[in-house]
Amino acid sequence: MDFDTIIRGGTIATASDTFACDIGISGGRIAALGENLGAAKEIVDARGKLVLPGGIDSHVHVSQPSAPGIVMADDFASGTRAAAFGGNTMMLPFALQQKGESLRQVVKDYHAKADGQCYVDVSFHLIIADATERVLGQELPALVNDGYTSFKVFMTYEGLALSDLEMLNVMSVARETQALVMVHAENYDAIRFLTDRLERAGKTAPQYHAASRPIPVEREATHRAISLAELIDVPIMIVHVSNREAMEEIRRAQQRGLKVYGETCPQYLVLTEKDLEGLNMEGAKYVCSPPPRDKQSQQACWEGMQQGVFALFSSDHCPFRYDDPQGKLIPKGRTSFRWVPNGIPGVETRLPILFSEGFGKGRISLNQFVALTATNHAKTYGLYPKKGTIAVGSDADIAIWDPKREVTISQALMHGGSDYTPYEGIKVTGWPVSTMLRGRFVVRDRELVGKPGDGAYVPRDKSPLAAPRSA
Ligand code: DUC
Ligand code: ZN
Ligand code: ZN
Repeated sequence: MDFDTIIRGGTIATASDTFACDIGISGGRIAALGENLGAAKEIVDARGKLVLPGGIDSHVHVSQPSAPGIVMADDFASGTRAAAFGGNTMMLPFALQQKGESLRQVVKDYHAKADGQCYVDVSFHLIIADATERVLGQELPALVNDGYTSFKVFMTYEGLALSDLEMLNVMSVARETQALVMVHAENYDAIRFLTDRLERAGKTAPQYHAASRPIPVEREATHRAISLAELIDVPIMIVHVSNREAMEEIRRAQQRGLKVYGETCPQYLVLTEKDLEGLNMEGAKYVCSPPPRDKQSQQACWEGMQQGVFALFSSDHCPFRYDDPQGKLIPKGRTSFRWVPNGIPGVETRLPILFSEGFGKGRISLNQFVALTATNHAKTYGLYPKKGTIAVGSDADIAIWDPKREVTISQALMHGGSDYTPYEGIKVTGWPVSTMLRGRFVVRDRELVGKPGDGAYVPRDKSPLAAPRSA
């Protein structure tokens, strides 16, 4: 039997092993692993390269409605294009419900935005902002059955924050349906109090964004989310953890046997609150929540990954343009950091940053890199083993890396819709040079060869991690 493609001569790494072997691909799937695989319509020479599972970025925002007058910088086309250049074959954006909206309609709208636009595969998490009886009793259980098997709840943000009672109600539905709840853990009232106080003191520059949501704001909400989940025995994922105190809350819960999972992001490894102190509005480029902290917090996030407290490393890609009144340069009159849209681009730089700073500097192994950026995402969100690994029968979603390529990250190299990268000037060694989706190149030797529509929507199984402790 001839294969469609053989990737020959590379070094393969999965979440558990590193080995030299060839990959035979047929019909978009991995059909064989071994040597002397025989003939193929196309042979891809991967000598000197690493052949890794395509990255899965399970925390991405694109085409999401923002505050009035603010427009997100990426739609599904530009966001998935940037993802592909960054070595990803799949990303999971959020379908955001606004107050009063039907969840089913929200999902329909997101499909309409994504259809025919994507360069890599996508699947949606839901964001529950309006936890009405109808949403919780009818729409949500039906949507979980249809493959929307995870949803995010917010403990802060106007229009999104849920009360503890609402959190408990949503978590109960998750428990009944075996969906996974993702929690944005920051204390809404504490942020409002601190923001008002800073504004009254004239402290309105972007740098005060960090002061308005200090570590206790995140630690308290993390502790509360864990306590609420424990009350009703439901697994939760605490997303975008930024510091030691929140990380230790999660670790303690794990040590008590609770199914509490954690995620961290590049901004908490390589940025600090000092970045928000840029002249004029430059600091706005780094406004995201939770905010970047300090060097000690960076160290804690590394430890969280090294020690398995965090299973996931995601980008929380949430891009706005900088030089744009619809983005970070908010219109005059809105003079405080309060109005700066929260979020930074990162889907294209997530993998090179962790590869270089993590694997390259000996902080994590190559297998941990694969687990944190691909395999664990597939396992956590009901996609494994179709996605997230290199194994016979899995989709041929593959990133080919040049481990020696030295790159200084700069906006000129980026392929998304934003006009800046918060990682400008960071030097990395190792870069994904080709990205293959279901056996076909989307990016080949750093050139775009795919087209919108190559990426498909992927419904998901229920997460095995979402089973309650006592079912
Ligand atoms: N914070 C979020 O919770 N989501 C998107 C971006 C951000 O900064
Ligand atoms: Zn969030
Ligand atoms: Zn987010």
